[in-house]
Amino acid sequence: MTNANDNSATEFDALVVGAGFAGMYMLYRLREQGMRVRVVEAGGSVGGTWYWNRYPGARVDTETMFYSYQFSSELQQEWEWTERYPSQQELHAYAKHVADRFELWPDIQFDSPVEKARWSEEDQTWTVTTGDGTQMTARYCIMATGCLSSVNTPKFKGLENFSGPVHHTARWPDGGVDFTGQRVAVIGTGSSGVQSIPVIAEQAAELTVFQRTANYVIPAHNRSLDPAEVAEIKANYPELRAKASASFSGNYFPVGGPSAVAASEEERNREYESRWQTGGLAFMAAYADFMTSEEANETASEFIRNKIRGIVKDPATAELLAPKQLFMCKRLCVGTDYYETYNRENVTLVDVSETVIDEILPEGVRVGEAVYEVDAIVLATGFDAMTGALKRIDIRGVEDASLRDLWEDAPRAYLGLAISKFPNMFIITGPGSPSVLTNMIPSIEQHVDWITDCLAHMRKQGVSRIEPDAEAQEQWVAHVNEIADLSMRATCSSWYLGSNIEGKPRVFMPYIGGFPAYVRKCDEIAAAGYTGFSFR
Ligand code: N01
Repeated sequence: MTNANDNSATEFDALVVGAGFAGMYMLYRLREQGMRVRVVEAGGSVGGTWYWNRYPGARVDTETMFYSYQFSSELQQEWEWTERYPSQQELHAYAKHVADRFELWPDIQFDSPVEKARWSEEDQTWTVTTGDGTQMTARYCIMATGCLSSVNTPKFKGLENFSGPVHHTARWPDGGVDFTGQRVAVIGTGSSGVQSIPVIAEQAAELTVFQRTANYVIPAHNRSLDPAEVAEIKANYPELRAKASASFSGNYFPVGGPSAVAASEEERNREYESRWQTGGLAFMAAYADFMTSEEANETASEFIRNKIRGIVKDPATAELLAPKQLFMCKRLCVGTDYYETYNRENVTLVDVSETVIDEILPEGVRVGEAVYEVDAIVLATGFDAMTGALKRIDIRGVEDASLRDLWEDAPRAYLGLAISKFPNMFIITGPGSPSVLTNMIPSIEQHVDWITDCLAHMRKQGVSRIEPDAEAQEQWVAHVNEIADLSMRATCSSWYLGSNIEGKPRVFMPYIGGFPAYVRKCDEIAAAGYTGFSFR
């Protein structure tokens, strides 16, 4: 095995952009093939999402015995998770352990944001340029840039004039922030807001939450993992992982029933209550028709609204917190004491759905006539999802084709894995793949394995240039859109559609046909000699 353990080296077989879970595993697999690889990472450590999102209360909301790598049975057996939903710190420690165990560190270059990537038809190579002007060249370039990594900071008028600190949840200072005795504003009530609000409320003197859209929040019921339960899972990992892979979201969520409408009210409420008590994202699998029947959807919505009305003591606040949009329209949130937090005396909820945040003044936040004076602002305002991280890089393919320009109206990628006019470039969990609708780590592993097999196939065939055909790509994009239109999810406002970003075209970006169907399609394409790709 060769490695790139030479900081002055600039020529590699493959460059990988990003050292999150995708980039780390890609490095491992490429090195296994004897490639010289350099991973280029903007952050100061491995872990991607779990390096950047250090806000108070940050933790995963997928059960971690399954939100973890499965490529190494030894790793899977030796690592000890402590909680059902571990904290960011524990997930980051896991990422560092993986980097230690597989000696990934020497091949990763940190603090190096990639700004440009250019294909040279003459040399048949990619040249990547980082923020300080360093250039590196390789035959293959793999974008492991993450689906939720490009931070969205809304252009609030006057934000730069605020007299106190402004922290985005996804760029939280290392070492944390002490809000003791302070008046804090949190803007945003998606997953990051839902997790951070209860923790900030415990520390701050006063917390004002600015909510534009109320979200559905299912209790996490986080707890320490019982050693007997862990042993049982570890003893049956292959079988349990296979079950998860065979399920729609790559998570093993037993489906309660085919139709919420067909079930009696009593049955339904029993099902919902049991899932509420168990906690977590499995609530979504209670019935199979939430996204095809408004009536079915409304039964789940109303169950959760009633829970909110039961928890939140002030009826006006409870009504504000009760979501109005379809259940599962936006990404479901999982929280700890989220609704309970609004019963605290030091917490105020401000509705900015109709009267929006007009401006940030040096002393606070102005909404219409009201000024909320605060000492610090937390932006829990999310990401330019799925395309943001790629479009931020100036990526140029054949004949200087610009990815930004080609994706101006909508992202287009074959299988969400590769892009016509961008030879020898792969994207991990790109738009048009199930990605964010699934358990991310199994999805990442499937993409990385597919790319690795494809590169091995190329070597065997004696070819070194691969590019998806424009026609195959268009057909895939049409299929992705067609099935998205069958789901009510495509009618909503959410980051899945880019509607959280001003001016971003509304396109449902992930593949909604489910993990098993997608994997089948990828495998069929590979088995048939990579149909839809041209090799040279
Ligand atoms: O971001 P979001 P996030 N004025 O986009 C509001 C994953 N994740 O960082 O809904 C006022 O969901 C915006 O309002 P609206 C997970 O997949 C996972 O919370 O657009 N408000 C919304 O309330 C998640 O879905 C974990 O009307 C403004 C909020 O900001 C994804 O990341 C933890 C505004 C943004 O919510 C993103 O979550 C965290 C404005 N101008 C994240 N602009 C776990 O594993 C935006 N908002 C637990």
